[in-house]
Amino acid sequence: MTQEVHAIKRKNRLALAAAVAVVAVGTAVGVRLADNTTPSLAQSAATEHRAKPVRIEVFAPERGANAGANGFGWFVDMEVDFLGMNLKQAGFSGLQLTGPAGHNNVPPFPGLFSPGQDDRLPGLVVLTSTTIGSNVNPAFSGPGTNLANLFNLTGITNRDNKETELWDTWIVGAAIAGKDVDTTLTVAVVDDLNHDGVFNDAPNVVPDLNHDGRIDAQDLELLGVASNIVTVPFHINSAPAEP
Ligand SMILES: [Ca+2]
Ligand SMILES: [Ca+2]
Ligand SMILES: [Ca+2]
Repeated sequence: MTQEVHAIKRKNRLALAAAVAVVAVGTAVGVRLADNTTPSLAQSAATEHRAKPVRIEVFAPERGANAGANGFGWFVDMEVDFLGMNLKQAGFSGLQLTGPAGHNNVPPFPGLFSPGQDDRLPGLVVLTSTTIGSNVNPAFSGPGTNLANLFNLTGITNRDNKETELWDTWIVGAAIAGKDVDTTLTVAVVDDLNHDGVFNDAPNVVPDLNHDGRIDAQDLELLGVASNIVTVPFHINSAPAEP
């Protein structure tokens, strides 16, 4: 994706954030006007409308895209904004440029590469609804498999007193979510479950917490999330890349 498209997406995101802020302020004012004798109610309403501390924006795949070839070569590309946090609180443990085989955990930006919790962004959960199971590859556990540690490229795109912004990118190197299949990407940052002040609590495998036979955004809500939960339905292409 070009920088121009990123710039447009960023502009749209800022406009959306401004609109959300206006709605939130309007709601809080409305509550106070309706009942200024119960500040505790107004406070709780404001708390409900307070944004999550982490914002995720997924650039790729796009909704409805027909991505990849032979089931691989598709991208997951995103930015993760940790609002009011530094790198340590975000769980960030270092720049990452990694991949399979000889690319795994080597300089200049070493990072581990396998299914499960990412060593560089350990609060991140990335799922697809069609991820293969251990019957196909023993390293995978089906749709609950956290794919975050398969990301190739992790870097710092903004640091100021408002946020720490990280970009995270994966070119999918094998048909780990099937091919010629409709799937849904689900992404979130898990809450600080162990209360150590760091977003480092993503599981290797998300369990089916509501026992409905699927592992999706509802299970992440039950687990506890610090961010919005992004879901992107798309199709994984099976045609070969070669003509
Ligand atoms: Ca990693
Ligand atoms: Ca933690
Ligand atoms: Ca479930």
